[in-house]
Amino acid sequence: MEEEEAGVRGSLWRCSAVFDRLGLLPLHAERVLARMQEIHGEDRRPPETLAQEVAIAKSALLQLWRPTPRPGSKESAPLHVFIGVPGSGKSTVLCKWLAQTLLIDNQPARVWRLDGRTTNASELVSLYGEILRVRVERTWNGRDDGAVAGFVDLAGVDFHDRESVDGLAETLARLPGATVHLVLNAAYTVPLLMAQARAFSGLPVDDMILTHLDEETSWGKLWNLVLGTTYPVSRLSAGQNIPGRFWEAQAEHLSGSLFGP
Ligand SMILES: Nc1nc2c(ncn2[C@@H]2O[C@H](COP(=O)(O)OP(=O)(O)OP(=O)(O)O)[C@@H](O)[C@H]2O)c(=O)[nH]1
Ligand SMILES: [Mg+2]
Repeated sequence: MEEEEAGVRGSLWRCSAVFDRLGLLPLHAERVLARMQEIHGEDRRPPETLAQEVAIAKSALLQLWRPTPRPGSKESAPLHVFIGVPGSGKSTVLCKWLAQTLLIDNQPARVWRLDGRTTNASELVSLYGEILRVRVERTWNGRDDGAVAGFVDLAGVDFHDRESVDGLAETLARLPGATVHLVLNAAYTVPLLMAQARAFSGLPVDDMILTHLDEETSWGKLWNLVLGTTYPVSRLSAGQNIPGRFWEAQAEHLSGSLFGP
């Protein structure tokens, strides 16, 4: 009887070890286990085999995955704004997405490289603007044509510095209707990534884009961002090459070993 109750509370689930290997923080593993118990039946002991448990774990993770809302109608193409700490990969992501928009989707785009409280000194976007033959505007005069996708490059912000984060909030307030992407370097440790997500949580963030996936082998740890924030993970980026590897994120991408054949 005691054993049965322990099972209901989750401690008999052998999946805990799988979640450890995936890199889930205990708090987030608990949340997945709770969802598994819900799926399996609150009063039932865990299933006989680990394979059955893993199948339930997959269902639980798929339920906990936050899908990215579909882009708006053609009349209002998105205005993408990328925020995050210096060097997280914002400009690289912008260039990848811009190149996909122009070269693969065959759609026009407008690009701005804007200063905030500090100058946005990075030349990357201007350089790719020349290569891709798109004018990179240096001042924000509003968007006269909402049907054309827009991309805004901003300087990185030290997430420890309250004033800089406030300055970024002011800049974002000048860009109403923008889709704000928080760009995070996935090769950072989970505590650092969580601290960044928390520091920017006062801003109107729509989703997260994870970069540097070529430098990180433990993609499973990124589930902590899914489970520990209120934002969807919209896109993943691996490598410096443009257009390079840049794709829409799905739950399966972050948990290959669990979702594998
Ligand atoms: N290995 C690897 N390097 C990357 C990736 N994304 C960006 N980089 C490199 O990381 C450095 C910073 O990238 P940027 O795109 O300039 O970063 P940023 O966030 O715009 O930086 P700031 O404008 O200074 O805030 C550059 O050397 C990029 O080539 C990635 O996915 N993998
Ligand atoms: Mg930049």
